[in-house]
Amino acid sequence: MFLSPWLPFLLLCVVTAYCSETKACEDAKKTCSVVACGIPVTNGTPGRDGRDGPKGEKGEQGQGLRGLQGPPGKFGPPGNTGLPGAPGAKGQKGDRGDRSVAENKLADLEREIRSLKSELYHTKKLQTFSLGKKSGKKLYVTNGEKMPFSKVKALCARLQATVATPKNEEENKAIQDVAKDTAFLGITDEVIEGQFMYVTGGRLAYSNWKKDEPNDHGSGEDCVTLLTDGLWNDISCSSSFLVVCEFPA
Ligand code: MAN
Ligand code: CA
Ligand code: CA
Repeated sequence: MFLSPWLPFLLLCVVTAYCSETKACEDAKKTCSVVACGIPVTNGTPGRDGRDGPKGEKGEQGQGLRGLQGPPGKFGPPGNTGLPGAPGAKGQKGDRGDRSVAENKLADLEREIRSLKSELYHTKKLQTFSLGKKSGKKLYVTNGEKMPFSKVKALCARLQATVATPKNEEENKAIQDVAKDTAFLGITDEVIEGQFMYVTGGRLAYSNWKKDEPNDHGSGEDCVTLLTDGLWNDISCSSSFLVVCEFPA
């Protein structure tokens, strides 16, 4: 094992020395310590092969060509289900289907009615607020005009209202607050003299006559006025007084 790396070199020295003359042998002696100089001898049989040397270091990667790329591998197993995506954009409005012309017209009208109802609701709210109307109370309204009783009745009727008619003290006061002058009330004794009735029907349930009234003065007085102090007086129906109409509670 120890001699193995030197074996080829020693053999070279022996062979060189053997075939040379003295000068060559002397030169060989300088490099080879084991050289037999002198008369050549016959060759012996070659020695046995030396033992294997130690394993060399790993060589560098070869420069040969790479093989061709193999075919793709098999598909892997399916992955887990992903999270839900963001909602998509709103689609366009669909068509109206197969509704008939009449049905479309009806739908338009219903839409219009809903819109008008809503507008009316808000208008009423605004009106009652501006007039100071209290919930559950009648509403008394005047336009400030004076006219004979027949005209007063007609005007209030056109407004789907009646002539102001107090049925109690609270209502009498409410009408008094609205009327800044003497106003007609919806009460007469036109049917039976001396028997005052509501124009809408029924006998009086409440009255607030001034002292010595009703007196059917002069040629007769069958209508009733509310004086500015809140008291009542019977008066001629053809005379002109303030209009106050009454709207239901
Ligand atoms: C006086 C009284 C009343 C009557 C009027 C008519 O004020 O006699 O009763 O109604 O006059 O103007
Ligand atoms: Ca009378
Ligand atoms: Ca009178």
